[in-house]
Amino acid sequence: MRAVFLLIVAAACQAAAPARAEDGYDLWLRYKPVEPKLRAAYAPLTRNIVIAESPTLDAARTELQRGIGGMLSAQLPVSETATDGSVLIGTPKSSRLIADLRLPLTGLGREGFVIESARLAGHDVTVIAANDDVGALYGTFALLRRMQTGQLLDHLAMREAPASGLRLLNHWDNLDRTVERGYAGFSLWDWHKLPQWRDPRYTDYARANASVGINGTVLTNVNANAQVLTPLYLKKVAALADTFRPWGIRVYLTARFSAPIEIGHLKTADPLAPEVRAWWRAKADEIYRVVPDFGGLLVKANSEGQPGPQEYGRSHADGANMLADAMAPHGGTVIWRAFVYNAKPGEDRAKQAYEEFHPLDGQFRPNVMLQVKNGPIDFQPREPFHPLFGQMPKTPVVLEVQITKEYLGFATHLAYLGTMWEEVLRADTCSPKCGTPVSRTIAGMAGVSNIGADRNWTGSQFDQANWYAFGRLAWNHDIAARDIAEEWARMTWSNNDSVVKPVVGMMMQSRQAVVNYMTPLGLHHLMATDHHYGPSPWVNNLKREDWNPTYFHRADAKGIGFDRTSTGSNAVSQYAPPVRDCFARLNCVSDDDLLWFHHVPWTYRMRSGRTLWDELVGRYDLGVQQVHDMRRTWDSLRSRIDDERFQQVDAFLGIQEEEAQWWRDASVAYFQSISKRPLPKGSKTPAHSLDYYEAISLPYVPGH
Ligand code: BDP
Repeated sequence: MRAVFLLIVAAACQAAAPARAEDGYDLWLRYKPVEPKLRAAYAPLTRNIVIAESPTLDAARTELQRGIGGMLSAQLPVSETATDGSVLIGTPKSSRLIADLRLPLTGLGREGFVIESARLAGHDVTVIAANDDVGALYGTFALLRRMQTGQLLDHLAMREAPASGLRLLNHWDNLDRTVERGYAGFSLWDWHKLPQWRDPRYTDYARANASVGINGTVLTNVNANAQVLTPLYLKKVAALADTFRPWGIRVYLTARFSAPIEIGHLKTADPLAPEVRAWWRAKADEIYRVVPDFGGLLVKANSEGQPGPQEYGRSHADGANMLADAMAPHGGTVIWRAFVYNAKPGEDRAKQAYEEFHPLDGQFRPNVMLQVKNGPIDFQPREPFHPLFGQMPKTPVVLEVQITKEYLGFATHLAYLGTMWEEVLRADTCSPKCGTPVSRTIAGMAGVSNIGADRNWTGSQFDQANWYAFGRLAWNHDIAARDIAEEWARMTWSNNDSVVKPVVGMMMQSRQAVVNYMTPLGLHHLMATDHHYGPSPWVNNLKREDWNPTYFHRADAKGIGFDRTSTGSNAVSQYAPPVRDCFARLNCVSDDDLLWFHHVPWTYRMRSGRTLWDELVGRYDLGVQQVHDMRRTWDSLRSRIDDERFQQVDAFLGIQEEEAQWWRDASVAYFQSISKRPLPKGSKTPAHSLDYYEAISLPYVPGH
């Protein structure tokens, strides 16, 4: 009797107790108990796991045990032999049983995998097999993802391999733990306490990356500090590399081109000087002694004040090849960035990378890769694709995107970037022929990380989706942004459609909302000086012409936009002819890119039938409205989301709504001072006068 009573009390307490507070630390790897229907379907998987031992297979095993433990409250013991319901994980080399199954592993490379429901000596089993342990690890995460998203596991026949071999995070982390353009607190890397103290978070970081197939991480800022190449720091780097290795992640560093002078005490960093070449060779040897699987060096040279080969009258190819020669004996890569704009005044900044690098195609060593930003300016809310894609056929090109939202409202604005990256990956380069999307021209993807020491990792709950989407798109360039959003929402918030649908709806329109309230119709680079927080379309007094928003929007009494056709800078000529011709023609270019390529009269008739001026203001209004709608949608989910995470998103949407209004009002006030046109019917006069917005000055802004 007493026992029954206690049981009832316990059950009642459980029902009343709020769910364990979640703060976002678990990311999409929450492994919450599944609903009863799925419990039954997944039950056969809870028997045992047959797996050999190796650091990477141990990682796969612990992850599967953690996942099954969380979702099905089962232990999943390790067994030597297969029984009904066993999960077999491994390679033909590590497992006789897997070898005997003769699974179709050819063509999958090291990282691909198959997952199959199989019969083995009369038993029904599930097999995750690959050519290499790391493929088996990726397969394990794929199986867990299926379970987390509530899919059935009968008759499994999955076969996957990554679209490209390089799936790289770029941390812009400094050695003092500040993060350039970081909005999630300080750097994860606690350099001061490394190598002795290895924060357990490093492992969780590696798990999260492995779960989406990210296989490399550049630990340091592209605005580099040579100190990281000194013996003291290399030991610390080695400790991180050791922690990440089982999870299939290689470590990379940024190389400061002048390091031979700064830490090597040479008089020059000239890439053709024998002593410089010898110094880098010795440095590469030293790095590989402590990190035998070191990935390579990422270099920003002759850009925004960074040193580079041009200081010695040498080309980017001379610089990259010198480093490549030092790395080659160890199998290391040099990733050279194409983000350069050191050219002469009067030149269109959008043209500079192409002008410098296109002539160098074919001149790089085989172990050099060229890392090109998605668009020709700089991570704007929307840019047309970079003209170098498809036009460097002899050079492996890496697509660089920015996961951290430097130009999209920082961490507090909800902007799902899957749609932006899908747009660039699918853009048709027409090189060498039409039907060649950017995704088919690249050898890898790099994402500027949004990760920091904040409990939720990325500064906001929804920014986790961008880390997730980057990994998924780097693995498979063809998955739809919507499908990725749905996977993420199911794993991160709830598997219930009443949550998934509205959340995915918010995500799918969120980036366009930012475009609308910040820089609609192809406008770009109108953000405040240096820190890029808030609107400053009026700024026209900066040292370099191409740092000024007025340089980019070119609004005057007659119209607005940057003429990049043959009557202007002719940047369109850098694209393959069919692309060029479309961008150049008003009746072909999309509204989204209109003012990127054309200077258009305020009275120009848009496809909507409205004048350009009315359309512009309409877009600003729409952006604010879209944020308002997201806020309402989120509010409707209050009872379905755990409190702490709900509140944070709710508060951030409030910030976003205020700031969207600020962007809209300031921009409309400013452009109206130039167009001198009345606001379209129904559009409200900005809350303050233009002077008010122009006077806003914010000296303390994160990430800068
Ligand atoms: C710009 C950032 C700057 C970076 C630069 C880069 O404002 O902090 O150093 O890109 O990519 O967007 O090198």
